[in-house]
Amino acid sequence: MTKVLTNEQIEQYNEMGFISPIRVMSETNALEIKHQIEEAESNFSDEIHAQSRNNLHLCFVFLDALAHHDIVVGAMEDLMGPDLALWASVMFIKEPSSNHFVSWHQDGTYMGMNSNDFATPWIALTPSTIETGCMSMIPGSHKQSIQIHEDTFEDNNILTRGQEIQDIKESQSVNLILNPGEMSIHHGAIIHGSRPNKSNQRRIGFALQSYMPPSISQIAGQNMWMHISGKKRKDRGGVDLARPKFDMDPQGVEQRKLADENLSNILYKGAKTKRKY
Ligand SMILES: O=C(O)CCC(=O)C(=O)O
Repeated sequence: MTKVLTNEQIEQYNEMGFISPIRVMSETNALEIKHQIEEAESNFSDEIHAQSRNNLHLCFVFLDALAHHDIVVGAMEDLMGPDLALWASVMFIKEPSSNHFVSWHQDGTYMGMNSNDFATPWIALTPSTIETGCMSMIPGSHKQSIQIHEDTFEDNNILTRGQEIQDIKESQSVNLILNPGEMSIHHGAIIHGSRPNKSNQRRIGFALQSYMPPSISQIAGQNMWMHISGKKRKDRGGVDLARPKFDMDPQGVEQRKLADENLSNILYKGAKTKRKY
């Protein structure tokens, strides 16, 4: 028996490469988490800003709790089995009336894994709509191999390299509209992107990128994982990332520094330029 997802949702994931929406928590709880993020941004402005939003789950208890949330983990187990580790996280924030966007891409392109058969939950902490710049997906595109990405390094492109797949048939895309407290789940090879936020409020989504079953291994870069469920990974030379005991726990801050450096080395491997995020 599945824990969170219905058989239809699992079939949809296999066929389309995504599922949406799934309620994780109430709208009130999601807005409380948004408030905690904004408090953290103001209290620790050197550590959390537009160029430093990766792996915050290693330093903040309320974000670590989302990574271990029963509904999130239950849905991941339904898709990938009981033994899971988390690779990284990204807080995707688009400021009100800004031009920031995410070009059409496949997550697995630069993650340095042996396969792209892994999944990312994206939890909406504010409304994610056409106006605020929700994610759009090309259904079924996860069944293709990784396409050619052009590294544009475009200023307004939030992706590390501004990597982009050309000639996408946008008319085929599906908008994933989420209320605060709902999540979508997407496959490591699905083609997706998002347009600018034209509204007068921030659009915040927390991407737990990604949950990995034991069949996935890191073939470029160092192995760094947070254990989530089932049997613990035992990769040679692997680093087992600990959960923070309190917000900005010095051990967590140190681990985040190492994990961010490793992530940057992996994502920018072979790139002409390296941005600060
Ligand atoms: O937040 C966005 O608009 C894009 C996020 C994304 O590309 C991802 O989570 O893989």
